[in-house]
Order: sequence, then structure tokens, then C-alpha cells
Amino acid sequence: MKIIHTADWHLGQTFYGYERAYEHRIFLSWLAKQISDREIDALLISGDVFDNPNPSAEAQSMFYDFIKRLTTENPQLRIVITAGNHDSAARLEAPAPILEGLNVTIRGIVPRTATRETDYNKLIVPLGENSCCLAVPYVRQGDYPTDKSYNDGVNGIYSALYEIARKQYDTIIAMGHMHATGSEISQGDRSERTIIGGLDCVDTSTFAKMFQYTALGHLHKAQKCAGDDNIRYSGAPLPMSFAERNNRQSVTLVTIEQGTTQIDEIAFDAPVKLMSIYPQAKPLNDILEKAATLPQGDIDEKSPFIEIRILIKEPEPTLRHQIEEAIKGRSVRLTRIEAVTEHGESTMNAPMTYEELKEIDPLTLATDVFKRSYGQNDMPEKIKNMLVKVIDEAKNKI
Ligand SMILES: [Mn+2]
Repeated sequence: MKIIHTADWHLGQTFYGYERAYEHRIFLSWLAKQISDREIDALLISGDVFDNPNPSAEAQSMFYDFIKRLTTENPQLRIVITAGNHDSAARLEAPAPILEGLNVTIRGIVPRTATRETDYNKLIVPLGENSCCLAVPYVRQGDYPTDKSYNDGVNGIYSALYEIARKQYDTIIAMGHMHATGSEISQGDRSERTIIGGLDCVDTSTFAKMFQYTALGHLHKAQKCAGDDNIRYSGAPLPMSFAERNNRQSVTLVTIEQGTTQIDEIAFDAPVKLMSIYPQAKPLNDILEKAATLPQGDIDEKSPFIEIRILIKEPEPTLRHQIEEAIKGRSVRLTRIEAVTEHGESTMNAPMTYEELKEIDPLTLATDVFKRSYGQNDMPEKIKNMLVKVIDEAKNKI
């Protein structure tokens, strides 16, 4: 049995206001070709199909065109789709009854029986004669008993499913959308929206004993989990943030034969690059020099996205304008300009108590922060005067 595992498409994503439909269209047609050429038996999509709960009409029609193409070209193909935290569980599931007839299963919510018990049977989807897939969507609080932690709740769902499925199937594949303990997130990344402190982390260490393969979504970097080759994130097919610009993009090919699992990554060359000038912020002159070497031409859907990180000594009101002038006529799409001060990352002084903080007058606090941010320069008189005025106004209001 040959399976392609993918996740985190984020269809409909706009990137700093730019559409990404072109990139998604290229990915989907590449994926359709992989599925036909390699005679794939099952496609598993582990959540975050759409970027937001209310996807645009364009994003939705792109998705359904793709499903139609797959089911037409590959009548034998099974498709299983589960919801991620970005998807609307109910919306994703809405067309499920129609798609069921085309060998497409969508699971958005953890279903319940009439007596409010978890309806595990609905999450067990047959893939072949002796194999099945546990189509577990993103688990939310309320999907498991309230006295359990998130980790225990999620693990409870998988082991209950396993106990039922093992009676009928030899090969069990699990799907899930979660942050597995010990996995690596792209540094400085906020697009994966992980919970700091690991409250929502799931320990997947028992999965390998139960499942032939676990197809995970949520983290955008392709990787195996906690050293286990058969528990994997396929990663996102497009870089979703600048933190992901150096990730390799791929889908995962899983071949299961006579009880053995073989894993291969099929690399996808994302059509639009993300460039950072420079990852370590540099002064304006360096930025302007680099801008002069960028390719000239029109800006279109193929133009790379750039972010500019610039090192400044003092507030520079014309910065944006200067940069915009410098990249005029260059075939790049500007996303953000981040100004970093030399002292911006310096360590703070010892923390103050609330009582101490109440004693400080706002102007002293502001000038202190200014000094720390812009070297030893004093706050210019003009800014100081404006600040005094605002502080007075605020005091009068209180
Ligand atoms: Mn996610």
C-alpha cells in the first residue's frame, strides 16, 4: 500500500496582504501528478487545509477542483482529510456526505453518539482489506473528560480507537493535528501558534507500538517525532513565514508492505522564494547596496517575498520611503521592514516591583527606555515636549 501524507496547506493564506493562490495551484497540480504517476492508494491530509475558519470562495473552489481531479484521475484512491486548528471543523465537514460516495472521508469534529459518548467508530476509516486509518481531527477541550490533562485526553482517544480497530485490522495508521513533545518548531515562528510552556504538547511515545505509521500535522517543518521514524510531520508544502524560509518542502511517501513501513520524502520545489535582507539586521547602506542587486522586472505572483531587517541608531522617519525607492523596479514583493536598534536586544536591568514601578514618573521611564534603545542619545526635545503634553492630558482625564 502506497500512501502520501501531507498537511498544513493553509489554502487561502494571504501573506502580508499578498495572495498565494498561484503557489497553491502549482502545489496542487504537482501533487495530483505525483499521485497518478506513483499509483498512490491513499492520500492523507492531516489538518489545516485552509488558513482560516472562513476561507474565501476562491480557496474553497481550488480545494474542490483538486478533489474532483483526483477522484476522476484515480478511481482507486482513498482520500482522508482531518481538520486542523485553523480549519472550521463544521465547515470542513459539511460536504462530507456527498464526498463519501467518491471515497473521500472528512472528519472535522470528534463525533458523539446520541447518548453523548465519543463515537469512536466514525473515526475508523478502512483503507484496504486489512488496514484502516484513525481519522482524528484537532482535539479540542470538551472532546475528552474534563478531569484529564490535554495530553491524557488525546492519548485516551488514540488508545480507545486502537483497542477497537485492532480487533478488525492488522495495519493501523493514525492521523493527528497536534504539537508532539520533543518536536522542533521553526525558530521564532508564530505561524504554528504553539502554546508556550508546552501545555498543549502531546506525548506520542506509545504511538509506535500501536500504529504502523502516524501522519501528523500542525508543525510546518518536516520531521520525525522524538526519534521515531514512523511518527512524522509531513511539513507544510509552502513556507508560511520567514522563519520557515530555509525549511525544505515536501510530502511524505509511506510504503507499507508485509508489515514493514518505508518512508521517503518527495521534495517539492516551492515556486516562490522568501528572502530575508538581512537575517542579522544591517545598517541602511548595506540594505541599499543589496537592493541594487535585486533582479529588475515587473512584480507578479512569481516575485519573491522579501523582508528587510535594518539596524538603526535613532528613529528614522524616512526609512520606509528610502527603502521603497531603492526597490522600485525590482521584481520583489516587500512584506515588512523591521527596524532593530543596536541596544534593542540588550538585557534589561533587574526587574522592579510593582510598588517601585508606581513611584516612577512616566517621563523618566520613557527617557530611560529611549536611551536604552538608541544608545546613549538623549530623547530629542521635540519628542520630550510632545510626551509631556500627552502625559498631562492623560493625568487630567484621570
Ligand atoms: Mn495547525
